[in-house]
Amino acid sequence: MRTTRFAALLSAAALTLVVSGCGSDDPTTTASDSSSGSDTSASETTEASSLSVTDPWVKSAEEGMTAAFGTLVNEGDSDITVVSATASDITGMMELHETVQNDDGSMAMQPKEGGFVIPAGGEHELSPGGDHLMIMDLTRPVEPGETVTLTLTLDDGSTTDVEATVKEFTGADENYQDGEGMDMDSDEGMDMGSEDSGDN
Ligand SMILES: [Cu+2]
Repeated sequence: MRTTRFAALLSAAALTLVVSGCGSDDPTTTASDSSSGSDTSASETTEASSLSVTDPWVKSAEEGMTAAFGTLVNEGDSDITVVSATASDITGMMELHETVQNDDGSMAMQPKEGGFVIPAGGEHELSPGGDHLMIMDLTRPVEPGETVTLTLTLDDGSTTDVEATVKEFTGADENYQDGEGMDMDSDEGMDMGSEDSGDN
């Protein structure tokens, strides 16, 4: 039936419009990547098709480093590992980090060995003071309210794009690798570095 098919095409086009509407004011975002994720007939499943990220966000920053957070959700039947991430619009370098406690009690972050594993049917939370996607060497400021695209690469080689909202947030200023001897007698360690270190 021609008309039915045409209608289906139309609604597919409408969907595409709605989706890309989210990124509205950034005409430079390429649509090329989306072809990999779009389900044509779902015969072949990649890990990326089972992974979603709830409430993805990036901490606003003028320069230097920042981080991305959110809850990684695996709706599939097997474990998924996030092995790397990129955000080419704002940085040339990202790392997967965990936050650990040094012998002296201070908190420091370091690359997470083996990546982030999201168990089958489970979740893995990325949050300030815990695991996070580290964004090194910002190439431009990231302002509250804007949206940045993060691309996650999974251990089967598939990738997924995540639209993250930039938010203002104080805290999550953990030292990188090497704690600078601040004492950590505050509550839960959520906002480290608020004492005198300010933003850098
Ligand atoms: Cu980090």
